[in-house]
Amino acid sequence: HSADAQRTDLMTITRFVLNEQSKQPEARGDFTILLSHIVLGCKFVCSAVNKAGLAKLIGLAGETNVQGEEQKKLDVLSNDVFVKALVSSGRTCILVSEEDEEATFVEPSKRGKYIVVFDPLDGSSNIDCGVSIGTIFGIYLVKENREPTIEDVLQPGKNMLAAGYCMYGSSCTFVLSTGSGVNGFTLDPSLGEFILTHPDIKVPKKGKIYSVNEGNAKNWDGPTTKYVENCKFPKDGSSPKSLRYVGSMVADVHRTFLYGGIFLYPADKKSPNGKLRVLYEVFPMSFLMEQAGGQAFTGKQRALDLVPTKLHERSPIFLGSYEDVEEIKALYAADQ
Ligand code: AHM
Ligand code: MG
Repeated sequence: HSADAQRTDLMTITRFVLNEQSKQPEARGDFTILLSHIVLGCKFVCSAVNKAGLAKLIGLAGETNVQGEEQKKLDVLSNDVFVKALVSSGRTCILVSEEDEEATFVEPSKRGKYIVVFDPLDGSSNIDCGVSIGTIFGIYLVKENREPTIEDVLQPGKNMLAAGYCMYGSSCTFVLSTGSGVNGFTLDPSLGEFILTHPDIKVPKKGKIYSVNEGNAKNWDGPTTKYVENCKFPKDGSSPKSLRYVGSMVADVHRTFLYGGIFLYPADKKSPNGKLRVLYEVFPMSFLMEQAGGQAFTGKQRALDLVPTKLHERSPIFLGSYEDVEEIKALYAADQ
């Protein structure tokens, strides 16, 4: 009987979120509508990524993004799709995208109460070789009864209402937290629907994998150097950790959720704030990691306590299994 139930009782992402919302009497379905527009964007990107080679979408669009990196056609396309989907949802007031230098303020007639920060297509160096890439997003609520300003976006990550990512990998996986745990959904291409496949994701307390771009080791600080040295040559007689590094944050963090361990993009002498962007990379992933029972640390503080001062601010980040992050925290504390 249970096998039958699995086949006929499909827990789609919309149904899941409606269920969650029914527990809050004041919820009016606005969040469900917003989320369905984000999901539409992800389905579009998934389909575009899958046919990128065929459709000759790959290649440079001849533009550079705000960080001065070359923008690929797929990045541009994905950004356009997300911005249009989010504006047309009628539920957003401010959008911050990695691809746009300025925030988008939604015109009053289409305005809603949510702020969405997102990286429409992260892991751009992996596009041309078909390795996993992803979309990352975070959602804030605007303070009511006044004109939205940039200050509304520069909130600490702990104020986020929800966060998630979609990974375009061997399957298309959507991972979401609305502040009560983390759940994963997999796209059934024949239905065009995300179905709950990974209920209540919990990151293992300790892991056997570390994930970092070790090519930057020459420029690392003391605690990071020591931590990675310990991963390879443990002093307590335990076995060394394995190294896994895709170079797509979504893929590296997704693996960390499922298998445990630690993902780090530390500061180095050349990039004192690391590489990853606070609002739409560090915050959403840190929010999800805490919701899954792990930790996220900047080298100085809990990542979600950080208060960004500009839209595209960067921060070092160490996130993953609770005990693995404890170790790096101890090394930074000892370095003070
Ligand atoms: P991008 O926004 O240009 O795609 O850069 C972000 C990506 C992350 O997905 C990943 O964690 C990191 O850059 C990898 O950087 P590096 O190539 O320096 O290791
Ligand atoms: Mg990116």
